[in-house]
Amino acid sequence: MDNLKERQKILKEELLERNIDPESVKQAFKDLVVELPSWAVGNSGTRYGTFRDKGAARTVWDKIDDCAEIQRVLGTCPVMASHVLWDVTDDGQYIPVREYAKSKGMKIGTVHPNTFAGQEFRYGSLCSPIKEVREQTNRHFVDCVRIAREMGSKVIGMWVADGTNYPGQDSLRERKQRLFEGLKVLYDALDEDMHMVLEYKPFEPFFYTSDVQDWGMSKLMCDKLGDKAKVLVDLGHHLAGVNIEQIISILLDEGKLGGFHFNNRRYADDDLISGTVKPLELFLIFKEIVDAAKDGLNTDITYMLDQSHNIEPSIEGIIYSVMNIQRAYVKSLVIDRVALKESQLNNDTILSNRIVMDAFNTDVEPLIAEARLELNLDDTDPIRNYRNGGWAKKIASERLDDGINTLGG
Ligand code: AFD
Ligand code: MN
Ligand code: MN
Repeated sequence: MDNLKERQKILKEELLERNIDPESVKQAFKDLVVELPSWAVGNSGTRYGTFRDKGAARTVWDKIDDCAEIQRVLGTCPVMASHVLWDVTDDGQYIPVREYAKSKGMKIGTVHPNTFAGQEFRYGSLCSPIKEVREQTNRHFVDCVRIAREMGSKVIGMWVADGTNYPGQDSLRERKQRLFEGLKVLYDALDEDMHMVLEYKPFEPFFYTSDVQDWGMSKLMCDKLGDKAKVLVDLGHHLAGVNIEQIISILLDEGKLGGFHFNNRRYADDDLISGTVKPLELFLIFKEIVDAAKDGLNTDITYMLDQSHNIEPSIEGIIYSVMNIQRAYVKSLVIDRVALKESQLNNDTILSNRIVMDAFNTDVEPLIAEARLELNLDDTDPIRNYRNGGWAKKIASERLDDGINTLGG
């Protein structure tokens, strides 16, 4: 028996001993959709500049093509998240975007409004003290719902970039009131079958206050808005040392976890490749989600990447990110929860942690490989599949200008 078959056999036996059905794990793997961010396939950079890649996506059409190529090697991510700032069409009509995506086997997922790129946003957008800016932002929100509708999207991903830089600059309570008023315009504009996810961030681009600075503010606003508003958790949007999986457990228990922007960080909103710096955190986040699902809680969550590939090739960075997310998810599925429940009831601290860490340390690649073969992918390794497919060379020869310099995700 070849090595992979042997490893698959041993792993399946181990899972059965843990009261886990390998077939259900593979099905869960196949069902995990991570939306591919349109803004991460093009050139992106930092405020210190951008290292441009030959053939980088320049337009929404290029981005759909790149995401379709990513889907070719992954097989489980036929959805592109869109950002209205960068995915513009010449005529402002978006049904063609939906049709083009469909022709490539893709759908448009979450649509993200723009509250940060524009001279008018100096003092904020919906929290700005300038009434005309707030009214312009309100109109933008209503148009974003139109764009989402035309793209066939059901989710608006709202990051409010507003804040202040100095004590005394503005009334913090009035900003909170403006925030709710503006978000309510967006919420009331949503179609029946749409919902919104509200992203929080402690700092940047403003550094004294951010108007939606943490999960508590996001949840407060979502609670005031209603059932169609939930919290979006961007992994890079937490101060050092914050226990993100605990936040996830709270939002799940409250039925208010709407989605993720996955990435990884060393210091702040670094937007690095998911799972490369803190793979255990990713696993423990999924542990909370799988626990909640097994307890019958709502885990209808939108998973997205939000990364900025500055030195690595963007398309490979996205593929690699999804592979890391998939692995963390599968590992969270192979925790022996029967044994864990018993060790917890016995307050056996060491054994409880060992059971969880045994899952984290389980090599699940043989089962993932089997699932990828069942998806009829050409290769069990998506990066190798991508490199063998020659896409990078193709787009470098066809896209002769090196793309619009878009800000990172
Ligand atoms: C930046 C922001 C935020 C937002 C993303 C896309 O920090 O994460 O979701 O841009 O607009 O990363
Ligand atoms: Mn984000
Ligand atoms: Mn961010």
